[in-house]
Amino acid sequence: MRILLLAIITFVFSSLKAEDGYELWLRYKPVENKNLLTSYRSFLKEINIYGKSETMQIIKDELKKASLGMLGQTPVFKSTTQKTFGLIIGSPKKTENSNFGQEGFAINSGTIDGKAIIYIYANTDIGLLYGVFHLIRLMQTGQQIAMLNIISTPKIKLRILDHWDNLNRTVERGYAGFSIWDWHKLPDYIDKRYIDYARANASIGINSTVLTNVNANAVVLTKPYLEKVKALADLFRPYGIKVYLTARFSAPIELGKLKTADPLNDTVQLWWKQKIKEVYELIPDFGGFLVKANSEGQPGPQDYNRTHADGANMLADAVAPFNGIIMWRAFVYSSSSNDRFKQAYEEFKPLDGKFRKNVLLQVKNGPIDFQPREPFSPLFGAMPQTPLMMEFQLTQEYLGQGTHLVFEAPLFKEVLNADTYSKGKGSTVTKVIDGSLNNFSLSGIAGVSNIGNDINWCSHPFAQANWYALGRLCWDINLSSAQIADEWIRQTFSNDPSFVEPVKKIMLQSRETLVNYMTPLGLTHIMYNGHHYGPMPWGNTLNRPDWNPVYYHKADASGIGFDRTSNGTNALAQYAVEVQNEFSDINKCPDEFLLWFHHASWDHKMHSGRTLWDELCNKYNSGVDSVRSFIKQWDSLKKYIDEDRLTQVDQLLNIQLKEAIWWRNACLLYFQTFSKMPIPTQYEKPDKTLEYYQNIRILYAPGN
Ligand code: GCV
Repeated sequence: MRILLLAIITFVFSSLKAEDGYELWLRYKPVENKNLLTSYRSFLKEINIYGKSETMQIIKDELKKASLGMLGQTPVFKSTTQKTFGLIIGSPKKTENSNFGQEGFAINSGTIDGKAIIYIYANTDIGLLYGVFHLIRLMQTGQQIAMLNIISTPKIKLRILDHWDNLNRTVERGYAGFSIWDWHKLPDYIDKRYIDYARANASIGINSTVLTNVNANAVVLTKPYLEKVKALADLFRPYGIKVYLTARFSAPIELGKLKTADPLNDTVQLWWKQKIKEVYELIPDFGGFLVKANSEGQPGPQDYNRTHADGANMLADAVAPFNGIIMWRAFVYSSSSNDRFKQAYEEFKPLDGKFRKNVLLQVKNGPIDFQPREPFSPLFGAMPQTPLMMEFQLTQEYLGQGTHLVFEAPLFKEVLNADTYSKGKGSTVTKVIDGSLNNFSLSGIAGVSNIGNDINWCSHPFAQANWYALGRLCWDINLSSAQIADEWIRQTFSNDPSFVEPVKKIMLQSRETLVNYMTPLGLTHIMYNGHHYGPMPWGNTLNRPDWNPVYYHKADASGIGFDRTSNGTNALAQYAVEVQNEFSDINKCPDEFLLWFHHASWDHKMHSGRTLWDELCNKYNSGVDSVRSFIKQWDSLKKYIDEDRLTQVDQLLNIQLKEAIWWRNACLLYFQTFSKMPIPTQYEKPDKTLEYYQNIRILYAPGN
């Protein structure tokens, strides 16, 4: 009996071929449901494609691949006027349909004379490509395609990946190997990955990529490098993807040998105009520039007593004749402010309405820096005359880096759903970002990329889901985290509900779990200095206060947390009154934001009835318990997963557990030196001393 069982298990395993994750969510595995398979086959047996272009060829290749993989059939491709049934892409008479815009599409299906017929329409070939990927996704996720009546257009115009990739191929805050851009071999050597990158992005609607780090290197603007950029732009164009670069503000000095980079200086302006003309001669549809200026040591207009608007407008004027745009970052902080939280608002709010029309202000989701949980940045409610775009961080700098399973869609949604009240109730961050609240047609969401040259692109198999989530949310900002997770799991692993449901649960809990074992109740930025890997709440050795964890938690004998009410730094005043009311009363402030806004006593009564100290112990422990339960769940799903990914995730979850325990023990032992309260008996006691944790040194964490 046992032997038989073993044989069955071996058979099940061997039928699940090892997967290295390179194919991402585009695996095109055979459809198992017989009824669906029959239906899909009938719709895709014949494919009529109207029109010829590189994009149409991509559509053809993709459909061939999908059809062969999922349906086991090679479609018969017909062109134009032959009798039409099956899948029809494009239209013999192209008439602009204003409902679709430049990227949207429609899909209609049904039967004519008993024959299956399905149409994909769009105003552009790129729209058709998006429509085709949509249809493929429906099949990959096991949905009916027999009676479709879909019109789909993207909610966000610029759907962007920001690569923090350096020209030497290191990736700032990258945890998946080196940069995928092999600058040394470009433009003559085209890595297959570039195409697969474009294809993956097109499949989820991403239409823009900033190739270089915001901590910019002017060298990318030299002729040889622009030739390399051109090679990538040419490859990406048929996939609907535009390239952008980061502009180093001091480039006129470094490359042009000018004495200044003052944005109001005529020679500087001329230098940029000529440089930008050179770029557009090579890349006529070049997107424009992303700029980090006067932030963390980067040069900028303030070096010449000019404003951010002066700097952004100078570049905006230079790219305007070519329809380019400037994405100017609002991530600024300096040692002079009494609260880093307040600084972006203080610098940018007075500039509202002063930027050119082709400038987008790129704002990080929270006021500090991509923490596991932040309140929304007050800027979202404060600049009605400036189009603001969102910057999320896909790469998990502060979210467990390469080793923790954290699905970020719930974080994205939490911020997007937040109400700024800037124009009354319902003025959500979503409406600010999609342009609908303040009437802007230009809109954008950027995700700091988590892609590297690791075989599976993002290192942790589940990190791919964050790339996927960014694209899908940009296309349809109203998609729920659960919908996104569901789609991703089905395409990346299996359609079997016994697998999909538990894995979805893990994914949806994962961000809150990380918050619990890292920075519960509104704690923030208590990671190690520099590489930000591991806990260091005691950190107090750097010469700028706001680089030290103690600045952020302010733990002392009386309590813990940063008082941002009117008794403290009054950062709360940067929000609308309704938001202030939500947070300003220590007894009403939601637990998850308490220590963001209040210095609360250790015995402060929480909503659960527990004291703050007990609640802290509870959260840290529940974070650890959740990771334990993830491991159990994952291991119980063995039979649905190929062995490679099974083991990979299993090992990573075990690292995550170790690190969750490290976080819990280090933080509780340290905070206990102030609270002087015991860890309640029901919780595990740290098995090491505080000193032990304080002596841990990780010298070579990646991405630093
Ligand atoms: C690219 C944080 C990161 C830096 C990053 C910076 C930014 O401070 O630690 O690595 O620099 O944000 O967003 O500019």
